[in-house]
Amino acid sequence: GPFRIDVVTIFPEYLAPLRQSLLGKAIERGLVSVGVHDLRQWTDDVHRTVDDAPYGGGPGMVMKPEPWGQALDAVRPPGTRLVVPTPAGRPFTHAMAVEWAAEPGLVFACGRYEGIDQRVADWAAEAGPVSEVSIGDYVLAGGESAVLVMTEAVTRLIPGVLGNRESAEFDSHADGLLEGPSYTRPVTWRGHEVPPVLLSGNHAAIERWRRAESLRRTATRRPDLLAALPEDALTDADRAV
Ligand code: 6GU
Repeated sequence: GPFRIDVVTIFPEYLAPLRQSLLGKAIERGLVSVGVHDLRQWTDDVHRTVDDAPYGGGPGMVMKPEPWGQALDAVRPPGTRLVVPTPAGRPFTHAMAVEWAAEPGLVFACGRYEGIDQRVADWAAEAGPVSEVSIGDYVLAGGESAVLVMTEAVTRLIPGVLGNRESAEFDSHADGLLEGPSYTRPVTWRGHEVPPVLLSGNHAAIERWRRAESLRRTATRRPDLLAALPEDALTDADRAV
């Protein structure tokens, strides 16, 4: 069946872009299915309360565990990965996107305020994998935009979602390096030229040049990625760049 994505949030309309563009096409074609759920449907009080003051004191509000328990009972099939976006999470990476895309689906729990009572993630881990993840070193108001980011990174790796023309195998990060620059017509634009090797017709020379540009760009912009490559990832020719 389709790759199943469920999102629980207090701002369901924020997830409308999930049905647009590449993911919208994948839904239409039956490759992906999406459910967006308002957490407040699992509250019991007239005020539909989802948050409360933190034990121990301090600023902000914490999301109460009871609505989350009922929400996950309703939408999370046992064994399905629960993803909790949080600035206090492990960094989300392309390698995680690859791993998650091979699973049957994902459930996202979007926190607001100062996050969700920690017992929700602790309890949820008894029924399947739980990933508390961050999309970068900055603070967002809530997890909803991070869910848009992660669902796009994951679903474009699902077989059939991308066409052959936009294949994922040569993307930045797929081999641990950044992609080098790309060019199209015209050959001269406002005094700037396309690198002549790309016009040479020499496919071996073009591949060597692209590899060198990829290495140079990664060394300049992301030296941490170069340092993290496995020992055998670089050839002698690579090291000469
Ligand atoms: Cl996943 N959530 C929030 N609220 N802030 C973030 C984040 C996630 N990743 C970076 N900052």
